Amino acid sequence: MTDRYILYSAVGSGGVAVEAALTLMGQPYALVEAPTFAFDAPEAGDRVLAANPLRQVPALVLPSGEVMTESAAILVRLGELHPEAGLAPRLDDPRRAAFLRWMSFVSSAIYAHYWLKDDPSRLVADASLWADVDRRIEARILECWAVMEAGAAPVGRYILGEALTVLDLYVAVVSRFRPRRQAFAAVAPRLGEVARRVDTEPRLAALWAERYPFEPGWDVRPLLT
Ligand SMILES: N[C@@H](CCC(=O)N[C@@H](CS)C(=O)NCC(=O)O)C(=O)O
Repeated sequence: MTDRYILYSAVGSGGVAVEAALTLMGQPYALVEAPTFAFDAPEAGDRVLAANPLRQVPALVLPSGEVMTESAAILVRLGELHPEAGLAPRLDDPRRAAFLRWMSFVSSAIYAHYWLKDDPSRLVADASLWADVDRRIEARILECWAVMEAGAAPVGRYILGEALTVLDLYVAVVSRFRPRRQAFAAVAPRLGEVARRVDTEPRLAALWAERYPFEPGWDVRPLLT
């Protein structure tokens, strides 16, 4: 038992969505920086192995000592554990089905692609094919965002209506991954507006600045090498 959460995360990673959720929930947490995708310095990323044998962030150690991996599950569970923050529809809320559907969709249809996108050599040995693999993954990611735009049909200030939820935090962070926000907003303009709203959430200004800064060109698709 501890008095706080322990979060394994990294600057510019999906773990920042969990950091944002804990911040809005007013929950203190100890941060273990584990940049799993810094291929030049593997030792730092190895820190997360203490909590996740897949060597991925985020991983959250609950005050009970139980470990949770999987960003969507972590965010949903935090919403359940801290209902007073109002960041997730409760079990009997009519928005609950859509909430679970799209949390899971972002995780499985979109976020999961980055295991290969970040390092195509994991499945494709021929280096001359990596740029093509990358392009095809990007096309699939954008196709999935377009499906979510049509299916989730955000109509209010946020995806599920007028209240910010962890789904908005999740989309705001994952849509920052390559091909980045401009390409995302081109296929999913209403989700793009929601993401911009989350970017400007005053309670998260310090967190974004420190953990996922809006540096020049941050939203532009990088050139393929
Ligand atoms: N299914 C996992 C995916 C997490 C994930 O891919 N995290 C990235 C950082 S954004 C990572 O640690 N990548 C290193 C790797 O996959 O080797 C989740 O949703 O939490």
